[in-house]
This record gives sequence, C-alpha cells and structure tokens, in this order.
Amino acid sequence: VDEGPVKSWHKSVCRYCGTGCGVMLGMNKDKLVRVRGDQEAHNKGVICIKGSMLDKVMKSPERLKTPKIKKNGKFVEASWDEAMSLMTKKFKEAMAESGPTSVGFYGSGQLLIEESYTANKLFKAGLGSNNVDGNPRLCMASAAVGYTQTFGKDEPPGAYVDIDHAETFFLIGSNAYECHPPLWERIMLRKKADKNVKIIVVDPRKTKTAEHADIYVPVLPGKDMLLINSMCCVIAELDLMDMDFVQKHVNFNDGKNKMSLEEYKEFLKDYRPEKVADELGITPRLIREVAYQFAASKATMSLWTMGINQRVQGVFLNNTLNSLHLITGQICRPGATPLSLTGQSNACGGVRDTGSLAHLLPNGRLIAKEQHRREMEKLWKVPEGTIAPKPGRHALAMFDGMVTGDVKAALIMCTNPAQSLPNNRYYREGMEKAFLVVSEIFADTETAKYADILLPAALYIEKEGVYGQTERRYQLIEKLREPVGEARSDFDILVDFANRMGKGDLISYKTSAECWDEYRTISKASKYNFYGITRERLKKERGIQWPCPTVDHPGTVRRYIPGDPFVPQGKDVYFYGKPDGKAVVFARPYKAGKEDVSAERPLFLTTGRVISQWHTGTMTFRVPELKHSAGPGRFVFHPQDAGLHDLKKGDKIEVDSSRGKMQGIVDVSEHETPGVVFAAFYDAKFMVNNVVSDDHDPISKEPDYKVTAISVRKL
Ligand code: MGD
Ligand code: SF4
Repeated sequence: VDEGPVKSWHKSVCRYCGTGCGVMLGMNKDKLVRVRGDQEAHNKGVICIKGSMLDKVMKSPERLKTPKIKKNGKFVEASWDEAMSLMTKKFKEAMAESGPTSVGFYGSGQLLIEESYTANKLFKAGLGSNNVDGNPRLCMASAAVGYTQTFGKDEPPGAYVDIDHAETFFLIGSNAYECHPPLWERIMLRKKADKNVKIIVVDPRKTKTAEHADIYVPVLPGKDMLLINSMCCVIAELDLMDMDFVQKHVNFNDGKNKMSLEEYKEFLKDYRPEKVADELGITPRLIREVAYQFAASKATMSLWTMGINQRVQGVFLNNTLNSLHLITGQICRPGATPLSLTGQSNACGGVRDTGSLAHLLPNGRLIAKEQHRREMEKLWKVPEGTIAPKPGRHALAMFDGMVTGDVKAALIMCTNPAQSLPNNRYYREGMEKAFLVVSEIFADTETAKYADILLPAALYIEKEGVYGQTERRYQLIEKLREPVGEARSDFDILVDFANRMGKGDLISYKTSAECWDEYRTISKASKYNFYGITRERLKKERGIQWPCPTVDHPGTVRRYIPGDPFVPQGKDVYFYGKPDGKAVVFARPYKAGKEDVSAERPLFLTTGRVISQWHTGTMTFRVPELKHSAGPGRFVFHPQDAGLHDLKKGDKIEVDSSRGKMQGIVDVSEHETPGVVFAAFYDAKFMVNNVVSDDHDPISKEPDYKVTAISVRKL
C-alpha cells in the first residue's frame, strides 16, 4: 500500500543489529513510509535488507494492542490498571513468601539504555534482587569478560574507522557478510583501495565471508583455542613478538599468578603447529602462514562474534585473541586492534554499560566487590547495605530457578527465550511453572504463550531513548509517532511498576530524557564517563563515542592512547583499567568440550543467523520479502554428508542430540563443511534449540550454540 510521499526526514538508528547503522526515516505524518541509510552516519549510507524494510514491521497489523491476562488457560483483554495491579500483587506475594531472590527480570540487548538502567536500578537497589539478566548473556558475555580480564575494562579499544586503516583482517567466528553487511562492505572497499590488504577467515563453515578470504582456515568446530595458541607459539618461535611493546605495556599471567615471558613461551610449546594441526583439521603450514601474516602486517584488525563468544571456552578464546594483539603490538594504532562485533543493537550500551547482568553494577562495577556496591548505593542515594552482596542468577540459572521453583515471578521484556534458549524444552518447563509477565509487541511469540500477563509494548520510533553499539557509540532514537492501540514504552511500564511496588522515590524520574540525565551524571564517577553526551548533542550529532567527559569533548575513537581523556600526559599507551597500566597476556590451555562427535553421534550441529533474518524471526519473518528470502528453517548438509546419509534436499529427518530429538527438513549446500550441519533459529516451527546443548562457559555462563554432537535418521 502506498502511504504517500515523505513529508519529513528524520535521522535515527536501525532497530536491529549491533552494527548500529544510522538510518534516515521518511515520515508522512505519523506513518513511516521510507527508510534509507544515513550518509552522514558512520555507515556512510549503507544498510542491509533487514534495515531497509524496517517500515514493514512497523506496519504489521498483528501488533499486540491491549494488555491481556491469562484466565483458565485463555488470554482475556484487561485494562492497564488490572494488569499492573495483578503483576504487583504477584511480585509482592512471591517476595513476602520466599524473599527477594524469588523474583527476577530477564531483559534484552534491544531495550533502550534508559529501560535497562531503570530495570536494573529497580530490581537491585529497590526490590533487593540481583536476578537481573538478559539475552546479551547469550551473545556478548564472553567478550565482555574477555576485555575486562585483559584490559581491566569492558568494551573495545578500537572502532569501525580502524577498518579503513587495517592491512590484515583476521575474522574468526564471524560471518560478517551475512550478519554485519555494512561493515563487510567497508572491509571490501578497503581491500579494493589497497592491494596489500589480506583477509583471513577462520570458520568451520565455508560461509559467504569465507568465500571472499585470501586465506581460509577451515578449523573443526570447537577447536579454535588450539589455533590461536599455536599462532602465538609460531610468533614466539619466529621472534615476531613486538618486544618493545611487550616490555612496556604487558604482564603475563597463567590465570592465577604472574608468569615470566620465558614461562609463557614454555607454555606455548605444547601448541606447536605439528602437534595441533591434525586435531584442528588443517596443515601446520597454514597455521604458520596465518601467524606470520597476523604479526608481520603493518596493521592487523581482528573481528569476531558468536563463533568465539558462544563457546564453552568463550572467555579463554577472547583472552587469547586479545593476547595475539598484545604480543605482536597490533593494538593502539590505526587499523591495529581487536574489535568484537555485537549481535544486538544495544547489548553494549543498554546491558553491558548499565551493568544489567546478574553479576554487574553500572559502568563496569561488580556486585561481588563491596567498594563497588558502596559506590552505587551512594550514587543511587540508598542506605549502605541495600544492594545484596551475592550476584543474582544468570540467564540459564534464572530459568533453571523457575524449574526448581526458586524463581516464582519474573518480568520478561523485549526477548523471546522460549525460542532462543538452548536445551529449550527444559527451560520451557520453568516458564510453565513461574508467574510470567511478558512485555511484547506481538501476542504470538513462543514466550508470549507462557505469559500470565501480556503487556503491549511500544516499538522503535513509538518511544524515545539511546542505543549504544559495538564501538562505544551512543545514538538517539527519537519518538516519531504514538504507540499502536494502548501500547506503552517499556520505560513507562517499568516506572509504573516501580511506583506500584512503593519505589517511586528511587525511580523518581518521569521521562526517558530525565533518566538519561541521571545516568550520564552517574557515569562521571567512572572510566566510562559520558557526562558530555547530552540529549541536545545526541539530537544533532550522529552518535558520540565515550569516554566523553565534557559537553565540548568530541568523544573518544580509540582508547588507551593520547586523545582518550584517561591516558596520563606523556604516555603513548596506558591500559588504565589495570593498576599498573599494563594489559594482561593470559596463558590459557585448550580443553575439549563435552560435546564431541562419536560413533553414536557422528556430526556436529552448529547454529546461527542468515542474512535476511533477525534472531527468533518475530519481526523479520513477518516481512513477506524477508520470509521468502530465508525460507523455512531447515538442517543444511554438505553434499558429502548428504550422500553418506542417503539424504537429498526436502527429505524429512529426525535429529538426535544429548538434549533430545526433533524433526526437520534437509537442505544441501557446498557452503557447509563435511561433518558439520548448520541450522538457523528464526523459524518457530523449526525449534532447533530443542536439540542445541546448553553447555556453557564456566566464567561467562554464555551457552555454546556452536557445538552440539548429533545423529540423523531419515524418516
Ligand atoms: P529476539 O527475536 O531478538 O530473540 O534471542 P531473543 O532476544 O529471544 O526477541 C526479541 C523479542 O522482542 C521479539 O519477540 C520481539 O517481538 C520483541 N520486541 C521487539 N521490540 C520490542 C520492544 O520495543 N519492546 C518489547 N517489550 N518487545 C519488543 C536472541 C538471542 O538468541 C541472542 S541475543 C543470541 S546471540 C543467541 N543466538 C543464538 C544462536 O546463535 N543459535 C541458536 N540456536 N540460538 C540462539 N539464541 C540466542
Ligand atoms: Fe540494521 Fe544491522 Fe542491517 Fe545495519 S547491518 S541495517 S544495523 S540490521
């Protein structure tokens, strides 16, 4: 339907992924009628197909428009007052009977910063429950812990602009071609401009990204720790370490104690290419080639996402990747940096920076540290001792607590765990038992089915707030239309809930802009300091990168070097997250995960995204063009495996893993690797997470969605 010409253009940010593309929204009165890339934003006008169809989701007639309460197994419409009163009653009852840890908040890297900040403050400083977690646990937790351990602070040292200066790109566990297309295009432009540019791609699947690699490294699933350690070993043996950088800016550590450079080199000897190549499924020569290219290049930039983060050794992998940069001095220079790409639009700003995870407090503080709790109690003006000293339940533990009956009531906002959690059937049992309030834009999501109360949420430009993407850039989404029906912003829902729970003094701000002012003032007391990022600036500028301590500060593109306000005068590099200003190179041993192929389960299942779909597909699978492009969910085999199992495209199979069985349809593609089956998770009718293992990293608690051993049977 043609909704008429554009009457006004407005700058905004794409609703979907962590690339955080600037978009221009063409409005005809209150209707979004056109979307295009913003030439003045960091993405220079480039957006992907998902972003270009944002208007179609806004127009969906299937939006949830009124609150609903489940009565005798059926949803009936309710007023906001009825729904919120019942919610308040149930939370109060649970807390009175079983204490504050019987309630929880499960949020999202797609909520606005002001929303996550408010939920976090309300639950941790108001209700006494540290059970605040969210879907960034499923995607970014390993990167966050990795940065914090290595540099003393979360969030990356570099930025997207480094792409324009890098000579070597080391993409490991990232399918940027499909998942971060504008960044991939920027890499390709860089390659076109300089014939010395080389792209290395490490991935068990021959993805579209891998197809464009100069050097493709097809490691077997779950083994990359061997590769990175082996690269470090080669770099040490060939004297490719940047000794000047290492001596000035680096400490070595075995995970418990400091170690010497000699001891570190000794540790690496177990990873000589000849020792590990067979297990990795590649040649020793390829490992040497990649290590040499990484270290000898003028500037090397690593980019990674879920192939590294969603792993049982996710934190160790992140540590070791950072170590590669530190020992070679491929850091703190234009084009030389590690940069973990983000999956969600606001996982960085909204959840990591506000500390809306079960073990965190705002701006890099930890619940377990008394000093950090005291600092936040002062800043939030609550009595000393208000914040409970024990970290709350991380994502899997939150839903496990529902199964065991320890978590009795929870608010789930802007996320769809009944489809996105691994070992899904188990956690759904918990959703069935607990009293769930689900804030959603659609009534038919998998999680909505388990709701006792369903709250209609405002979507995207129906509300206002800040998104913070991968490179520490905060950008404003302005409200351009009223919410559909009776929908309310998640921010308004949280403020209302706070008042009803008797916490109006704590959550005293009434608008998102007032909340932002409180939060940016609080940030002054930390090394995140973005006090200078005012609402007025955000309205005018195309995002600003923190630290940004004053209103006249331009923001910080690269951290830990001059220009970063926290680097002392006279220092060329200073890792101020650590007491002595030195980053840490960790010696991290490889350990095989429990999920491995065997005679019983001879194939690996790996899961992820495809170019036209976003996460659980609740939004993008509703857009006809995007739905058509992706097709139904299915298991994709390499032709060789299809042959071995006598399968062809369209066959029906049963897949069996340690977590259960499911049925699905076969597809066959040369992009897969023999021994590895791929499936995406956007289609609710193809619930691949029923068989995906919930083994997780012991430190970050991030599940390993990339390695599940399976067997298949033709039906
Ligand atoms: P989304 O589809 O992003 O999935 O998993 P989820 O967060 O569960 O869910 C967002 C929900 O919010 C949708 O239902 C949407 O309709 C609703 N929504 C949209 N806008 C609003 C709003 O403004 N307010 C409210 N209240 N609701 C809104 C993502 C998760 O999936 C992540 S982050 C990762 S990285 C994991 N990846 C992964 C994988 O790689 N493989 C497999 N197999 N599973 C995975 N699951 C994880
Ligand atoms: Fe939106 Fe991500 Fe596509 Fe950019 S790359 S347009 S942020 S979905």
